[in-house]
Amino acid sequence: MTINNEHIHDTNKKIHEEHAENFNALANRLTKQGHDVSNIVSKLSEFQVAIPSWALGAGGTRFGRFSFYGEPSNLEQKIEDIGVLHSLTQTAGAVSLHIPWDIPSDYAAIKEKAAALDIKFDAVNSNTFQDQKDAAETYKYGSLSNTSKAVRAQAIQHNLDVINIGNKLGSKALTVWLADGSCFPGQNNFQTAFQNTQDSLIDIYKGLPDDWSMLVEYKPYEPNFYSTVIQDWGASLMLANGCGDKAYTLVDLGHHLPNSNIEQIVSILQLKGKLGGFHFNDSKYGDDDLTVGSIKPYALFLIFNELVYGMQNNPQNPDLAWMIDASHNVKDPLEDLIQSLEAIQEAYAKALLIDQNALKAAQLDNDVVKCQEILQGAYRTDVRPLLEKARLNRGGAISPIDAYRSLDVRGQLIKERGKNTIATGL
Ligand code: PSV
Ligand code: MN
Repeated sequence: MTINNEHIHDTNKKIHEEHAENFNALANRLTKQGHDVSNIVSKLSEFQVAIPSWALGAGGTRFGRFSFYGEPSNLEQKIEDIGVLHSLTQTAGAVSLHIPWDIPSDYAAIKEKAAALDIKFDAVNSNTFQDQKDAAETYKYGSLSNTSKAVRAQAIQHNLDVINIGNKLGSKALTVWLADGSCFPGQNNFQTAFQNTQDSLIDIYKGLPDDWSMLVEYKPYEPNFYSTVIQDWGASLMLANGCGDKAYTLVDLGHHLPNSNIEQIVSILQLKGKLGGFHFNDSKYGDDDLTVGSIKPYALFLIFNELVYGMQNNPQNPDLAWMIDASHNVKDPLEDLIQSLEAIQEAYAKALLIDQNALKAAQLDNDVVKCQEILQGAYRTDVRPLLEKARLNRGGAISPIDAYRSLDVRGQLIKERGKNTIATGL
């Protein structure tokens, strides 16, 4: 299913007047406070987040999976779904593929389809956390860290194959996330596992094209529950530094132990020019992969404050590969992604409202109360009219969720694809 401008225009007509009133009132207020509203709106319009190819179907847990019907059953259909998201939100202009779940059968056709929908190919993800059909070696006891040279060689070759696939599509980054680790004390030698991982990553890095980057993701537990080889940003940074200038740390919001100060982590990584990628989701307990902003929106705002600061003050840090990495089994996956995209834009817009000069002055005065007032003043602003305007300027929907529902997108997808399709992924 594709959504055309006319569809969007029709749904916008009904709420355009209300939007214009809200936007004008907010824009006047912000202008009086000294903000450059059109600059904020254009920053929001430019901000694009990659959709992971595995989040377009219902997610599951180890206790079960409940299909949402009309799921995409091949890569073409996944790209079409992202096209729907992008038409409505105008902020989902990229896809992140997971290999081997999404190996294209016809590269030219996939590229053409994506280009027609204004979708770029962002970082490609390797998968050495599952055994592949007919693979000679098993990853049961690790991949890049494995004590067996043959297993490591297979995992290295897989990553090189993924680079090759991404290269044919126009991707510029490889994301490596390892499930490697141990479930019980004594199972692994920490030093051997770490050194093997470093050596394997260096072999992969040697195969990286000059204009590519390697993003090293960390995670403290799951599916290994005693130790993971790349458990935190420190381990990731050491491995990235051990590879070279094109290797960076990737932060996934769900990959931290409870109450970790994630904003401080992203801040320091940017100072060191080493934050390469970012995965959005939200969580109450662990790597819950819930809708962005559904549990801790203030924490997300504080993280965005640091990201904005870094984007404005750290030219040594590259542009980031932004991606949503969420999945669950109770919502329509497309509605869930629309909500995530909205939450990301909202946190970004609020962070753009922080008066950085005033904050700096208050910090120099050690005026702790003022610092908090500045942050919370920005956070408490209802910025949704700015988001609406940013979408409208690019031809998107004022209210993507309402448009999605009034166009009965899911109903159309079920008509086209049936009820029994299953999207590849976890
Ligand atoms: C692992 O939990 C992760 O965050 C990595 O990014 C994976 O590649 C992705 O989720 C999908 O399973
Ligand atoms: Mn992730």
